Parts: sequence; C-alpha cells; structure tokens
Amino acid sequence: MPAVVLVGAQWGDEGKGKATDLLGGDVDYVVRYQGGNNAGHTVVIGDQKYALHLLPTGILSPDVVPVIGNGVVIDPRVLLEEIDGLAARGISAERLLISANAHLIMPHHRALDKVSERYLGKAKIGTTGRGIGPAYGDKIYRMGVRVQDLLDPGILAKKIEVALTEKNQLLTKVYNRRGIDAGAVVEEYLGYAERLRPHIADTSLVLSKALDDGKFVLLEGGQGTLLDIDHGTYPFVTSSSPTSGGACAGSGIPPTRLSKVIGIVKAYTTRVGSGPFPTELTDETGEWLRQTGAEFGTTTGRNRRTGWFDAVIARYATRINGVTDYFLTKLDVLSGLERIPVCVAYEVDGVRHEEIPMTQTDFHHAKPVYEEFPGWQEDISEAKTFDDLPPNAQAYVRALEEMSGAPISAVGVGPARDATLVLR
Ligand code: 2SA
Ligand code: GDP
Ligand code: MG
Repeated sequence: MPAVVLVGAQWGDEGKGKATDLLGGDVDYVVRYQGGNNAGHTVVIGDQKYALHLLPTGILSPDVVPVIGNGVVIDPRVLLEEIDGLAARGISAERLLISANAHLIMPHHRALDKVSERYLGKAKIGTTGRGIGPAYGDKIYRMGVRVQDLLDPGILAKKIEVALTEKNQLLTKVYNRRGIDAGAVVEEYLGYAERLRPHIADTSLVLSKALDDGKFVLLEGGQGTLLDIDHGTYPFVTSSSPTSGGACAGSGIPPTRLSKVIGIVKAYTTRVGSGPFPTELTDETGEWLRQTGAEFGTTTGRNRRTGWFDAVIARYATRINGVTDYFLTKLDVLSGLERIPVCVAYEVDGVRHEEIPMTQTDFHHAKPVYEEFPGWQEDISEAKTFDDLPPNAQAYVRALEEMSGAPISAVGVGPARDATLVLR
C-alpha cells in the first residue's frame, strides 16, 4: 500500500486538518513530518471543534495510529497539555508514537524566539513565538536535545548544561534577559520523560514495516509551500520543510514509497506573519474575507492577512511538490461577491512574470495581473455534489484547476467533515 503526502499549497491554513481528518477513515497511520506547535489545525466533527498543534490529526480517528516523525520539533509541555486536553474530551492518545530522533523545544528556544523577534523590530519575521526557529537552529548546529535523550538522565543533564552555558551568555549578555537554571530544566524534562516514555519508538522502522504489511500511511504537513525554508519566501518562512520533499526526510519514508501528493489550496489566499504577499487586500474586502472566512490564527489568534487566489503560487506549489490532486477549500466563503479576481501573472518593473520571480527583491515588487471571474450569490454550504454548485462557482473551480496544473478532486464548502464535494 502507498504512502500519501498532504501539503499546504500556499502560506498555510489552507484547511489541511480538515482534509487529513476526512481521509482518516481509510488511513492506518497519520504522520506529522515537520514543524511543531506553531501549526494549528482546526477540525470540526459534528458539534465538536478541535484545534490541534502537535498531535497528528489522525488522533481523532480511533483506528488510526498517530505518529510524530523525526522531522518535528516537540515542546513536551505543550504536547502533554494537548494529550490531557483531548483525554478530558474522551479522546485517547494511547496509540501515539513519537520518534526517538525528533528534537525537543527547550525553554531557551522559546525565550530566544521572543527576544530575537523583538530585537529585529520592523524586520521581524512574525513568528508564533513557540521556539521553532531556535530549536531547528540547534538541530542543524548539532546542539539539539532529542527525544531519546529523555531516556538517559545523564546525557540529558549534560546536553542541557552545555546548551545553557552558551545560551545563557546570549540571553544575559546580548539580550539583557535573565539566564535559565540548567538544574531546574533537567528536572522539568525528566518529569516529561516519565509520561512520554511509552510513546517513544523507532518510527521510521514502524512505518516501513507498516507499508510492507499493506498499511496506508498519510504524511501530514504543517504550514505551507511558501513557508518552506528552501522553497518559500525566505527569510519570511518557518524553519522546516513543509513541501513534499520534506515528508521523506521528516519521516524516514523513502521517495519511492510515495504514491500521491495531495495539495490543499484555499479558494483565496491568506498568510500570517511578515513577508511578501502580492494579492493581499488591505481594504474592506480584505476585512470581509477575514471575517467571512474566520481567518484568525489557530495557535496565536493573530489576524491572518487575506487576498485573492494567486494562480502563479498554485502553479509553483504544483511544481515544487509534484501535486497529483488538489483539495480546494473554503469555496463557500466567496459566495456573495459580484466578481472574483484571480492573479494569473505578476508585473515587476513593467515586465510580465508567469512564474515567481527569481529574487526576493523582485517578488517584493511584484504587482498582480488579474483576470476577473463572475461570482455567485447563492449560499453553497448545503451543496452535496459538484452539480449542485451554481454555474459560476463551477466555472471558478474549473478555471483554478486549469491554472494550477493539477486536477481538483474535492471541494470544501464548509468547515464540517461532510461539507465536502468529491469530484473524482
Ligand atoms: P515560526 O513560529 O518560526 O514557524 O514562524 C515563522 C513564519 O511561519 C509562519 N507560520 C504560520 N503561518 C500560518 N499558520 C501557522 N499556524 C498557525 C495557524 C498560526 C497562528 O494555524 O493559524 O496561529 O498564528 C503558522 N505557523 C508558522 C509564521 O506566521 C511566520 O510567518
Ligand atoms: P490548517 O492549518 O491548514 O489545518 O488550517 P487551519 O485549521 O489553521 O485553518 C483552516 C480553517 O478553515 C479551519 O478553521 C477549518 O475549520 C476551516 N475550513 C476548512 N475547510 C473549510 C471549508 O471548505 N469551508 C469553510 N468555511 N471553512 C473551512
Ligand atoms: Mg493552521
């Protein structure tokens, strides 16, 4: 059986949580492969709403094994809070597997994330403040503390002491903050170790055997293509690889075992944090999209920036991820508009660009070239099939499909699990 990757095609918050949950019934394992508790996936099941940050969405499907892969950075305090929060609502995390190779977010990562953003001032990235960048920085710098270190108190203490010797210099001397006591951190993390121990596993081995046994594995991305550390709008990106290539590195599943890449794309565009966003609307239409689409951060509650659909970005996401199918979400949000502009190309200093410009400087200056589509006035949230959609909504979906370069297999018309039209 195959492994399927699910990726965000824009700047995140496309509705990946809902898409993963929808596939949950057919899937045996759901694997998070990058990011940490910066992610926020909202899933609506009946009258219940769940906001997941670190736990894979598969946690909500009782027959699925949720896996936190090696590519994730884990804040154990947040993970345990999330597990306890779900337990209070009757959802067990007993099946959860956590890679022994995943890295831990430490208190100094959270502290450094916040102070470095303040230090950057107007040039700030607009991070979620969860310590993501500093944790990945230490991983690459080979100074990280891994999940498996929780199993060896001596190693854990040594690693924390070494890390804090350097980081406390930074916190106190450069940023003028209070230092962090290594002994207290060791004690705190040894407490987490007790609870996490039963979940720690060699997850790449588990997944390899599962695939050999014919199980269906879904790799669930956080954030989105344009927030990828390599392929996104650097430096206004997250510090990991949400794109499909990252799914292999972050899970230990080789590329030859992937059969499909499902791109999740919103019928318009949003972004949280700083950085270029050519189709951004800073007027009342943008505010209308924010309110109608409930575009507020699932993790931080921040206002999401909003704008029209950008087909240049969708084409880019198709290419970078090798998208085989798209799930188009939030079409219902656009109901009631007279006309719907779609960005088909950019203009930079009078020159038309069909692709994202090579340099970030040009991308910052990119002006969208719009093609307008007629809107529809009907409420489409009760539609059950594609044919139930008004002709203009059908034409809009077909146009996005044509421009994106990959087939749209499903269309979301509401937050609920069943508010989905399956096209093929
Ligand atoms: P970080 O914290 O280092 O990963 O921030 C770097 C950039 O990545 C963006 N980022 C996100 N963008 C959209 N959604 C995300 N998850 C939450 C959500 C965001 C929230 O689901 O709504 O609640 O604010 C997410 N996580 C990281 C971030 O805004 C920076 O631009
Ligand atoms: P993720 O980070 O990609 O999982 O997305 P988020 O959960 O952060 O944000 C997507 C939001 O859109 C969530 O509140 C979902 O419940 C909601 N949503 C998903 N699909 C649809 C849809 O088709 N229509 C509407 N109206 N809302 C949707
Ligand atoms: Mg989100």
